[in-house]
Amino acid sequence: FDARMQWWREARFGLFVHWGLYSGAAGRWNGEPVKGSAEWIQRNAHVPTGEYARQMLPLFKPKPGFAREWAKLAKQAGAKYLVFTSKHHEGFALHDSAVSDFDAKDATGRDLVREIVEAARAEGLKVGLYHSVIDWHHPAYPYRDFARLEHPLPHPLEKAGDKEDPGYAERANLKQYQDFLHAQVRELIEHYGPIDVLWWDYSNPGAEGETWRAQELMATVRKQQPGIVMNNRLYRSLGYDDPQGSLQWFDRAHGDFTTPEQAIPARGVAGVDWEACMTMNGTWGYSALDTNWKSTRELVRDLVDTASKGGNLLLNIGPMADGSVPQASVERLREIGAWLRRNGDS
Ligand code: JFZ
Repeated sequence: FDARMQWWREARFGLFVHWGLYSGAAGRWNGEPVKGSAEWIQRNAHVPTGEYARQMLPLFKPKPGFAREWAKLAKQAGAKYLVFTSKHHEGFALHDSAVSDFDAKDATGRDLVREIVEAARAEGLKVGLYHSVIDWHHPAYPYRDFARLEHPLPHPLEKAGDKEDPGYAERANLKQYQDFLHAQVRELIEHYGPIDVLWWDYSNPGAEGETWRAQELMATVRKQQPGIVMNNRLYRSLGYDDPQGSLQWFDRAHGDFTTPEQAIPARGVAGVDWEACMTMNGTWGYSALDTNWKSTRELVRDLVDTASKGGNLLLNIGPMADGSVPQASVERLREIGAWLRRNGDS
């Protein structure tokens, strides 16, 4: 355990990337601003799954070389690793998936996971996959109500749920969905060489742990990639919404490290590996509407605060649909890098 954690414990700073079909929506649906974090737009705007795919797929046009830009930016910022969304809750996979046609290879002819993993390695960065266990696209997954995975048999439906995802109670099938989740994860850990981090996201009360066959899934990953580091979000570890609680109630059976969100815990806890994750504004996925950027000064303070308490900081960017990184993020990352170099980081 200590051997595989060594690089991660020394890393201190990683770049998080939220990028998917939602990046093209940029915070609006049919022209209207949608409240909430931009990568949740399908759910927040109550868009039926098919309609979402129809509108979003044509907007998703990665420019050549976008992955090298990300990796170079991470390097300039002084980040030691890059974790990106191989699949977010919308269900669109960035790799070449044989078990789905809702994937980058089918949509763009390119395997974007390969491009990103190779670009990160070329810059000497460790690389990780954020993989959502929630999937609003898969037919066996009850998009409007994933707690219903616990009750895959027909249910009386709420009207809204039926409108957004007609017939979902009849299609919901936990075993089918688990098999699909496991199959996609196997593709990711078998086809792209060494992966350094698997960042699961996320579980809710009623849908966690064995809902995903978590122990089997983690064992499969570990067997294929003995050195990989995994977070604990296959489980609902008491509150990643409560930064201190996330450390306090950490259970190593649920993963190698825990990931409090948006706020830095008041103090570290002996023997607990943790990584604060946060955005530079108020959204993970790209939104043209959110210009509420933290200053570089604040971000440097967050990094120092985290590191001084024994944690890592995973700082997020939300590139646009063509893969370009918003200028405000580019500037901040370069300034953080300059600060780190001035203050003795290698
Ligand atoms: C999850 C995602 O839903 C979100 O889109 C983003 O990817 C983020 C990094 O992770 O968001 C969460 C997960 C758990 C909590 C809050 C936001 N929580 O328990 O408070």
